[in-house]
Amino acid sequence: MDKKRFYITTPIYYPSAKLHIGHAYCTVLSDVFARYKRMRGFECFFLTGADEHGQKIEKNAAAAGKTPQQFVDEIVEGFYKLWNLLEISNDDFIRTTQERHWKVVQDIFTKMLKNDDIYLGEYEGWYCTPCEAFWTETQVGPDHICPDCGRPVQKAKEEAYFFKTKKYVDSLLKFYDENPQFLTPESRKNEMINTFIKPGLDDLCISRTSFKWGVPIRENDRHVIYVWLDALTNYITALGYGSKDESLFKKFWEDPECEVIHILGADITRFHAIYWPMFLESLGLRKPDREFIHGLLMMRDSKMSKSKGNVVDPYPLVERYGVDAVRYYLTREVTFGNDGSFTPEQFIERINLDLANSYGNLLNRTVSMINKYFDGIIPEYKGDVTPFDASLRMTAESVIKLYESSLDDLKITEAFVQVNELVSRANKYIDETEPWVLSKEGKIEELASVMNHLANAIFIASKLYEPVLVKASKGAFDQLGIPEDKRGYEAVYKFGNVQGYKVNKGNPLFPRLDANIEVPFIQELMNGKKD
Ligand code: ME8
Repeated sequence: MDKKRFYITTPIYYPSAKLHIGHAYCTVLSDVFARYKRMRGFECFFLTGADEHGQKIEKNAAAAGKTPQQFVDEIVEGFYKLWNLLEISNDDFIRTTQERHWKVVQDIFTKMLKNDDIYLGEYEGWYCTPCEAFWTETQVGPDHICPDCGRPVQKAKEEAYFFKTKKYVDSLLKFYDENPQFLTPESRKNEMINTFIKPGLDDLCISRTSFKWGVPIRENDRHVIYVWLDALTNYITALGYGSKDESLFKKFWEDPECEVIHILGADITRFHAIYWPMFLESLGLRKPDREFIHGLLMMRDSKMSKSKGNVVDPYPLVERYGVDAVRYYLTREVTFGNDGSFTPEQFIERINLDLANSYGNLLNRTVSMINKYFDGIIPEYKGDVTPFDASLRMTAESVIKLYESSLDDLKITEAFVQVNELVSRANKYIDETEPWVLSKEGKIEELASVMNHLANAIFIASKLYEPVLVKASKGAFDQLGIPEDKRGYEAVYKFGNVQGYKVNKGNPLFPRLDANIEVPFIQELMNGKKD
């Protein structure tokens, strides 16, 4: 945590179809980390992108009557739009069809070949002739049926290049041992060791001749590089590794002062946790500090997927409920690292409970009271006048510490549970101090202190929420009348600093949603009746 720089990545998603809420989940959470680190003064590089090669894309493009490049260009346009809508603050967007990437991938292949880490052999798999696709044993299932078209598949062989994984197994295990932080949650490491490494790891097939849409191997251009070598290396090619200008690579990868973190879903753990460290070792490069494996969002108890027709499109959700509501739901609802499910009921309830009733209402009540009792001016801070004041201030101070330590340790859900605690504590503080009674009894000094403490607690909560609630936090600062230059993160450490400003009552940050109207609305979206 005491490193100065921070490099964070999402997986590069396949532009084989439109993105859904599961992709938004990973990208929003990575964005929250990036925004948090920047807020704490780190120099940060946040990368996302698109993984554009492969057989599936080649086939989808042909089915749509387009060239693969036209096909991916259109879909990737949608990626940009979605990330824009969700206020994703990525510093770069890598596409594997960009020359800056694929040329370096060719060089990487050459280097590995020279290192004797790659050899030419034969790939054996299940082949579907009409689809011209190879499938693995698991993909074809016990009936040996093509997962795409449902027709029978045959065992077949093709010439292919392989990466010598066995050469790197021992040092991978040593790396796991020496870096217990590397894979989180911890259970993922055991899964990698017991399910894949201990039974004996096969060499990894890294080229194909049965399709063309990929990076051609310079030494043998009948072959294209098979997706994972092409895809994983995006994390370094985007920084300029192997190019004329390696300055970003030096700063955000090679420099030990940079913390390197990959965020990814459980479906692709094996590639990131086993092969990626091996590739890096083969290239003589350092490994990432951490890989955080998030769970998958399910729908109606099954994995969200286009083919099952149970996909939630984030677009209409953001359009109706706003970017902050969707970002908040994704960050807070499912404990980071666990699988979760999306349901319309929970979505509406989460927003109503935490954002409308708790946070939004706290701001609303406080601004109204400051208007009513103090002509809209936040009273001066005079320390803690009552034990209630001290308790609220101390809660804020401990929440800041827990929030920081949680986020530094990638415990994102816990961090925001802490902020919720502060907001709940502040609401309870209103009930305890009964400002309307203090006013009636003329206890002005106490009343002033209550208003000041509330304003400060709201400022702190809003600042801590800021990486998630990118718009509402600003709305809260505006309503509290806090000047732009007084909104920096350091201000959270100075309880009492928010004073003397003129509040501006605005619209509620999060109007309460009527579940009787909104739940059916989202259900229709999910059934594809609305778009
Ligand atoms: O695997 N719930 O791309 P991809 C939560 N191109 N997250 C989900 C999800 C769900 N239901 N579905 C997808 C690829 N994701 C490769 C990656 S990286 C070098 C190459 C998220 O489009 C999750 O982060 O299939 C998952 O790991 C990723 O999208 C897979 O995206």
